[in-house]
Parts: sequence; structure tokens; C-alpha cells
Amino acid sequence: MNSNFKKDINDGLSSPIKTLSSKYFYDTAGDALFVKIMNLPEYYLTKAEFDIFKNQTQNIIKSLNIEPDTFFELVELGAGDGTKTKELLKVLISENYNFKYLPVDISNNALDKLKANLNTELPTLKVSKKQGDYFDVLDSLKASNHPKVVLFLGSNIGNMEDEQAKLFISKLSNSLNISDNVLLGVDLIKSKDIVLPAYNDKSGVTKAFNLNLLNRINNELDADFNIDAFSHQPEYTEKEGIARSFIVSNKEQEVRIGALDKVFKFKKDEKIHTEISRKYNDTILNTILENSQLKKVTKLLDSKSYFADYILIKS
Ligand code: AVJ
Repeated sequence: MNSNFKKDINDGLSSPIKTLSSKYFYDTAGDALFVKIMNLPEYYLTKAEFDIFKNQTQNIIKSLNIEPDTFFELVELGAGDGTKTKELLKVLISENYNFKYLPVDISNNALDKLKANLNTELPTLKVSKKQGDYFDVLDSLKASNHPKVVLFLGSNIGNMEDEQAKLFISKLSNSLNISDNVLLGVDLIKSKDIVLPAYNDKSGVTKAFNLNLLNRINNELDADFNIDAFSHQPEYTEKEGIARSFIVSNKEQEVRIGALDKVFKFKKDEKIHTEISRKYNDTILNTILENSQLKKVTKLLDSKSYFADYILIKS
């Protein structure tokens, strides 16, 4: 992990167009900042998807290929704190569905917290946590042959460029059996005055979240980034439907990364690309699904039509 981090940071900062991957946002400080982001008034994504899970639970269940008396596995990729999923879990339990919940996450710490919380709040729920990389876990699940429902919520797929998303979907599809379902949550393309503030909140939490990546490099790779000499810059065009975040160097400066024994030069106003948050519509989703065996069954929208949960079936 650390050697990958070191190599990726070196590659990203050595390239003529500097980039750092958003997957490195989530150290302990980053996890805590993301929880704050989900509670920001400007960050509509979590609220919109919660609205779907809370108010359209029956529609979700109806669209899934499940029956109360047939055992199935409910797998969640990147489970987080389970707030949205709990709305679904509660109803499945009260309607006597026979299933096991399998939250998957890179962070064992997050999984332990989630499991403890579920044991208290939903004591009859069968939970079995899976720590690791999504695909290793999916491969291991393939051995079971029980019907599956895979949740991939929160517009987490938005952090992938379209080519990566296609690859991800086809790998996901390959790890499922015919008639298994996927519930995919995506943020929808909408106007700049709604999207941009979600990545540029007034209280500066998203700024801290983005710049925390430099703190992490300072801490883990013995670097001397002066955080105050860099700014947070989000961009969004409705035409493209893509929000991107950058870290911008406020001045010409040099930064030394001890673990690489190397100095990196930054020009004034030079940008480091740190994150893509792709927004979707039906056409874009169709292209992503095009060469996979996953087909659309249902599309559920929140009351403001900001966000969509698509239910897909492997066929
Ligand atoms: C967790 C990937 C869905 O892109 O909206 C929030 C992460 N970045 N604010 C997103 C994020 C800045 C978030 N996802």
C-alpha cells in the first residue's frame, strides 16, 4: 500500500500535467472530512440518495429479483456508515427476507464500526464484513453461487473516467451470475449553480478535504508542502457533466519529498488534478453499460430529480 502510494505520488507529480489520485483522500483525517462533507448544506448527493432509500424502499425491493423464501447475499461495495442502506435493511428484515449483508470496504476500521452499529440497531441481521479490494472480494464471492444483489451507491462510480467505469462495470458483470442485480447510484447532470457549490462549500470543508492530500504526503512521505501556498479549485461544465477538482500553486515554489529524495517544481498557477466527479444521464450510462451483460431494469429518482438509483440485472 505505502509503496504504491509512493510510486503513484512520484508518477503523478513527475508528469507534465500533474495529477494525484482521489483514492488517496481517505486517510483518517480524510475519512472524517468526508463525513463532514456529507452533512454540508451544499452537498445534496447524500441527502438525495437517502430520500430514494427512505421513500421508495418498496420500489427498490419490487425491482430486485428477490423473494422472501430464497436466500440471497446483499453485497455493498464501499459500505461507509450504512445510513442509506439501513433503510433498505430494515424493510427487508420486517418483510422476512432471507439474506445476509456483506459490506465490503478497504478500511477495516470503517467495517468494524459499521458491524458494531448494525449489531445494536438491527440485532437479527446476519452481517459478514469483507475487507479488501472490490475485485478480490467479488472474485471470492463468485464461489458461493447464491443469488446476489450488489450495491454501489453514492455516485462513487463518478470518481472514474468513462473508460475506467466501463472496465469496472464489465469486471463487476463478470463476477456475477445470470439474474443477479446491481443497484448503482449516480449523481445526475444538472446546472452549475447546484453542482459547483457542492464541491466549493462556504465553510471550506471540501477545500480542507482536497488539500489534506498534501498533508498526507507530508506525513507519510516526509514532504514539506506548505499547505497555505496552495488553493482549492473546483470546476464544472454542464455540457460535459463533469466536475473536476484541482490543487493550484499560489506561487512559484519547490517542494521536497524526503521519501523520494526528490524536489518538485511548481509554477505560479500550476494545477494538480486531484478528482473527477462524473455526473450521469441515460445516454452516458448506456455507453458505460454497452459492452457488459448488465441491463437496466428500473431508474428511481429523488423528489428533486438530482440523483438516480439504477437497478440493473445480469442477463
Ligand atoms: C464519494 C466520490 C461520491 O465525488 O462527490 C465529495 C467525493 N469529493 N466532495 C464525490 C467528494 C469532494 C464524492 N464521492
